[in-house]
Amino acid sequence: ADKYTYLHRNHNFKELTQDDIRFFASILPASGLIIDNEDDLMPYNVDWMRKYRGKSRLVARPKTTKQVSQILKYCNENKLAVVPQGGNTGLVGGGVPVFDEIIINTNNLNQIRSFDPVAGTLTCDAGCILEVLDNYLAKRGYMMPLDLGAKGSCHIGGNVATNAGGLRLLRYGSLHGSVLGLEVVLPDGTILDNLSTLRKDNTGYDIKQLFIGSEGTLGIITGVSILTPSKPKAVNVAVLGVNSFQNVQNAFVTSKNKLSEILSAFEFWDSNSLKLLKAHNIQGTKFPLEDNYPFYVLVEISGSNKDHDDEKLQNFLEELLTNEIVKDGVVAQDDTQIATLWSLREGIPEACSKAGAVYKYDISIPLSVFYQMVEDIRNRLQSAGVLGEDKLVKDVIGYGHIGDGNLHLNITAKSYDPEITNLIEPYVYEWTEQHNGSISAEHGLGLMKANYLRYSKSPSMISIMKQIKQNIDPNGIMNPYKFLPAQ
Ligand code: FAD
Ligand code: 2HG
Ligand code: ZN
Repeated sequence: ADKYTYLHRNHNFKELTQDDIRFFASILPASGLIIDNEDDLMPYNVDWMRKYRGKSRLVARPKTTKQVSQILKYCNENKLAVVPQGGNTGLVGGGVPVFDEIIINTNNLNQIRSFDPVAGTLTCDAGCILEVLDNYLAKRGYMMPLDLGAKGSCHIGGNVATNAGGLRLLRYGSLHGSVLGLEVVLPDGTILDNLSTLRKDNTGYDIKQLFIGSEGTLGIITGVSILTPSKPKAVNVAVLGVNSFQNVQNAFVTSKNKLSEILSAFEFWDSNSLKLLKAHNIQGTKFPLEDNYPFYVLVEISGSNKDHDDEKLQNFLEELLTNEIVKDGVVAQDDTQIATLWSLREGIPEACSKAGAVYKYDISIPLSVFYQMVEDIRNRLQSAGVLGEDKLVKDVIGYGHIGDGNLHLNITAKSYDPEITNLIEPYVYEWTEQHNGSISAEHGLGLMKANYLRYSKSPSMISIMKQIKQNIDPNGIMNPYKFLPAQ
């Protein structure tokens, strides 16, 4: 909202006309189109955080790849700008229009195409909801290689387009490894059929990698092939109270030593996160640890033999207690308790969203300086006199994926306000650059970070990115104003 007022609509893009509407109506049934009805358009024009809001007049919801191809070809020829949209859970303003771009939403591209129960390869439409896919696989002894708090709404195509990381990346790796093939429609309508299910294929450039993390700027992903791991038979979760961030790191090293191949998640949150969870009653039940600790970690193990895993977990916890790395902890006794412990961690973004406004930063930095960033920002806002219950900024909280070196710094505020933004940006980005980090670990650049890319990429890298964009999308219709810095 606040910092983007400098943007102007690019007048090379055409405004929607009655002729255009007639074209869309000739391709899609009435149920696949939303036109000019403010109330119906609203959920597609506004993002999950209610921070970004466009004013598109038209949402197209194609059901087939062919329809996507016809639509994009038409938009390209007529210079109508478009925004690809999946579940609209993105956190950087990438999935909603900035002005009047046409929204191409993948809700109706929702068919599972095939599953090979021997290889564990799944091929599906891009609009399949992550949780729906995971439930489908669970019945067949498999699981999706990624999991995130937004699983009930996000689409696999959106996950691939943002290269989403999530809660188990440390175990199953990134989508750059698990995606085996993609079907993508290019702006000129070409259908790139690369839906391979092969594990190994060294015939030429690996083109699909370009689209993983391209955030809708090169084409629309319509199909995904993905390698799925088998579903572990034994899963266990512990939440531990820790007195210092040094000990969070010590616990992580111990988990790698003692749990090694069965470690499937190592997450963390600070006491301010917990305070927020309690305030908004996201959890619904009492927090399982009695004392207050500055830090909490959630350790998950997944394996195939419960006795073996329980013994390993016991050894791990004993080592932590003996070495005074951890003060107290709880271990889930059943699946319900596992879900309860996970909901503490997964509920944090929702708790933050209750504040009114939330500034989100998604940083990769070395663990040695990981929490120092949160403290520095807190001190900075404190010194500026804007932090406190009845001030502009309510809270500064840190949580995230320790196992991946990925910090989520969230700053809750009364409202989105340029005064706050200017205190945080570009300070956060400079801080990240000075510590050789990345300004986007997993959420992407979107609208929020397009003009800050230079803090993480060199001029020559940005130049190559622009050449690729120019080559594939010469009219620049795909998700304009985002991802790459303005000329
Ligand atoms: P959208 O928000 O609709 O779109 C995101 C971007 O992808 C946009 O730029 C859009 O243009 C583009 N896009 C979408 N679909 C396509 C397509 N088919 N073809 C081309 N481009 C497309 N992210 C993480 O990495 N890890 C997490 O742990 C995590 N947890 C989250 C928890 C919550 C509660 C929320 C709200 C978000 C979380 N996210 C997380 C953010 C994450 O990026 C998204 O949840 C998800 O990957 C986006 O999927 P989506 O379908 O909602 O995409
Ligand atoms: C998570 O790990 C998500 O919970 C969301 O990536 C993080 O909202 C955030 O900042
Ligand atoms: Zn995350």
